[in-house]
Amino acid sequence: MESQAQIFEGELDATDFRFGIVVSRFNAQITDELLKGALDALHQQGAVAENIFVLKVPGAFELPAAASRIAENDSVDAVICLGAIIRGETPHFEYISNACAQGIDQAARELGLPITFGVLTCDTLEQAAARSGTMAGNKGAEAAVAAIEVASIFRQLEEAEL
Ligand code: INI
Repeated sequence: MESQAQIFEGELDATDFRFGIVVSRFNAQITDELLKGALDALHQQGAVAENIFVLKVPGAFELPAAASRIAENDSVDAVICLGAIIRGETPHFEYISNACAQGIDQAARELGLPITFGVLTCDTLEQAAARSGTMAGNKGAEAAVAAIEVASIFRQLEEAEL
């Protein structure tokens, strides 16, 4: 395949990257675990504390603006967004989830930077707990690994002057 194309694939080495983590305090018992998962994953791949900037915001609705802010000025190579939106009895869930997902996507595309989505959208607290622990997976860790991978691809593209 290598003779037919130039292939860019991310490497999971975070040593030379700077990261922003934007985490919401709403449902903090869940988002604290997502943050732990993300930090553990970054450190496991070689990231150092001086290169990780954590912004704590009130809720998931605030994640896109904070992600855009930390991503400005080439301050970081990737941003990881963490939150937990739990369905209630009103359409509030849909408004917040949609604004959050679309806002993060828009920020990533406008800034041309990896901004990953470690935001749980669940029907119950139990579902959220199952996705933010150490046994059955942690969406924060997944979002951190995705951030490293895409940051690595973007760095390779820069080096190839593409
Ligand atoms: N924010 C969340 O992160 N998760 C939720 O489940 C949630 N609910 O259910 O309301 C939530 N609301 C707060 C919202 O994100 C904003 O912080 C608030 O509306 C102020 O702008």
